[in-house]
Amino acid sequence: MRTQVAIVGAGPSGLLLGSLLRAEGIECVVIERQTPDHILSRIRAGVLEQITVQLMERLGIDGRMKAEGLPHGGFNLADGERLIRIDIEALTGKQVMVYGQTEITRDLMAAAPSFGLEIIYGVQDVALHDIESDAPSVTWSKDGTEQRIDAQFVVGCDGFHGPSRRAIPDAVGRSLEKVYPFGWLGILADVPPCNHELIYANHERGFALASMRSSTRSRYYIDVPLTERVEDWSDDRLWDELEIRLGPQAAASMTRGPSLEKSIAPLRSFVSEPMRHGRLLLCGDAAHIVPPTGAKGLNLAASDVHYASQALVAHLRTNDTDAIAGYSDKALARVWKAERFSWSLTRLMHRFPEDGAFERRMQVAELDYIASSEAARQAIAENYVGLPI
Ligand code: RFL
Ligand code: PHB
Repeated sequence: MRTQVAIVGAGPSGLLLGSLLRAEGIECVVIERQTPDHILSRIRAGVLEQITVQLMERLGIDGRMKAEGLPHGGFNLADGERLIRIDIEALTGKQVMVYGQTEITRDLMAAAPSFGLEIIYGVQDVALHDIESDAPSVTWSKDGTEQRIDAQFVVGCDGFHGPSRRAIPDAVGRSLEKVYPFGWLGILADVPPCNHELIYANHERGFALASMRSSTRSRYYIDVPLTERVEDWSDDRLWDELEIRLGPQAAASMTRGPSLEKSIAPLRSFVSEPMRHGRLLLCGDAAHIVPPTGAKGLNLAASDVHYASQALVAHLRTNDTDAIAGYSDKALARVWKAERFSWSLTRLMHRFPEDGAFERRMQVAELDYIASSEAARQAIAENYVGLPI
C-alpha cells in the first residue's frame, strides 16, 4: 500500500487530522489498534474550546454538536461554601461548548466515508520505519498477515501509550513529566446536572467537579489517592462524597442515579519535545498529557492537528519544507501555555498530601484574589476558552 500520510491512531486527533487532510484532497490512511465500539466506550473530555468547534465547522460536521451541545458562558470555582463565578463570556467575549469527546468521535467516524477516509481497525504490532528518510513506512499485522504502507509522512496520533513517540531516538528527544499523587474517580449518570454550569470545588476532603454531557446526563469527579480501587466506591458512597465536597448549594439540587460508567484516571503533566523528527509528526496525547483540571487535552489535540494539517498541506502541495520544520515549535508554544494553566489550576484546586498550613493559606489567598480581582478572573477565563491559535 502507498499513501501520502499514514496516521497511527483513530482517536480524536487521528480522525480530525485524516478528515482535514482528505478535505484538502490529500491521500491518507488511519490505522487503529482497537474497534470502533471500544473507542466509543471511553468516557473522556467534555468541554470544547473554539478551535475544536471551528474544526468541526470547517469540516461541515458540526450539525449535531450545534443542536445537542451546550454553549457555556461561565464556570465556577467553589471553596467550602463560597462559589466564585468566572464569567468567561463577559471577560473574553467567547464561550466553551459542552459536548462529549465520545460524540465528537462518533461524528468523525460517521463522516469518514464521505471524506473518503480509510480507517483500518483492529491492527496489531504497529511499527514505524525510516522516519529519518524521505520514504517512511508503517507495518502492522491483522488477522495473522503482515501489512505495510509506504508514505511521505507518518503522523503519530496514538495517544500516550502508542509506539510513535518511542520511534524518536532518545538522543533527539526528551520528555518532561510531573505525576500527581491522586487520580480522578469519575461517574456518568442519566440524571440532570446539579447546576447549569460546571463547578470545580476545593474542599478540605479533596477536589470535586460537577460537569455534564446534556440536560439529562451528568458527569462528576472526585480526586482519590492512587491506591483506591473503583470496586470500593459504591454509587452511594460516591454520591455522598460529591454532596459534601461540592457544598450545600450544589448538594441541594443534586439528583442521584445509577452509574453508567465509573473509572479512575491518574493525573499527569507530560511533554515530549520535539513534536517532529524527520518525517514523523506527533499530535495530541502522543506528545503531551495535561491533568484534566483545565479541560485542555482534547483541545490541545485539536490545535496540534490544525498546525499539522496546515504544514502537511503546504509541503505536499507546494513543497514548502519550512512549514514542516516549524511544526514542533509552533505546536509546543501553545502546548506549554496549556500545561502551565492545567498545572496551576490543579495546584489551586487539589489538596496535596505534602501540603501544610502554609500551602493551604496560599490556596485560600489565591481564591480570595480571584474572587476580588477582575484581572485575575480574566486571566483564568482567557486560558479556559483557549489561547489564540
Ligand atoms: P487518544 O484519545 O488516546 O487516541 C489514541 C488512539 O490511538 C490508538 N492506539 C493505537 N493504534 C494503533 N496501534 C497502536 N499501537 C496504538 N496505541 C494506541 C488508541 O487505541 C486510540 O484510539 O489520543 P488523542 O486522539 O490524541 O486524543 C486526546 C484526548 O483523548 C485526551 O487529551 C482527552 O480525553 C483529555 N481529557 C479532556 N480533554 C479536554 O480537552 N477537555 C476535557 O474536558 C477533558 N476531560 C480528559 C478529560 C481525559 C480524561 N482521561 C480519562 C484521561 C477527562 C478525563 C477523565
Ligand atoms: C468532563 O465533563 O468530563 C470534564 C469537564 C471539565 C474538565 C474535565 C472533565 O476540566
